[in-house]
Amino acid sequence: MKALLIVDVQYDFCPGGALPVPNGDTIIPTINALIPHFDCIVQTQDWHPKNHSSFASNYEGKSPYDTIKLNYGEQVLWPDHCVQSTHGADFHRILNKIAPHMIVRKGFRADIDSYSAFFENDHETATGLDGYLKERGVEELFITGLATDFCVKWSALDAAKLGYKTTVVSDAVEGIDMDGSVGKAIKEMKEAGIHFTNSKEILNK
Ligand code: VGL
Ligand code: ZN
Repeated sequence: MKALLIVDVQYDFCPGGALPVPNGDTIIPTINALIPHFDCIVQTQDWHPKNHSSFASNYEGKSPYDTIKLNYGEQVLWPDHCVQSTHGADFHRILNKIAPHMIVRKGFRADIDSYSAFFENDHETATGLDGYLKERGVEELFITGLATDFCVKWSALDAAKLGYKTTVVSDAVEGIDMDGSVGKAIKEMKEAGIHFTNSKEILNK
């Protein structure tokens, strides 16, 4: 079975939000159109406590987009975003919120960030999504959402590593793009054997 993964389509990642992805909201109609073409639909939700270790505001003298070393490796510091139970953490109002079968929350532990839908940033602590997909008989994953260079990339790389046939839907993702990070992310994903398609390819089937 094929599953559609919708990554972090939340207000804080859309224009006007705390960590806006340029054009982040423009992909939502495309995602909505893809939904009826899948039998398994999973959404992720970035869901941070206020004291989260990825927030620059929790460090003296640090600014958003600085990087620091945490015990699991390099971490980019972000503006406060997707704080649990705030408007910024809500799914965008135009996203079809009725269709998804499963919502995976991530980044809810203060001391560790989680970009991937499968593992936290230590690349060891599982979110449980792999078990869910395997139990439902999913073998193939189509990835959409935000942001191409962070949560989409890490979700796609982990999906491929876990053995799913993994495809990114190019016109249903948008990136933050810090110093060419979108281009680098696409290259890394291609090198990992991840496929790329366009929504039209799926809709016309
Ligand atoms: C994301 C940075 C911080 C993402 C989440 O959804 O790509 N990026 N938290
Ligand atoms: Zn986050």
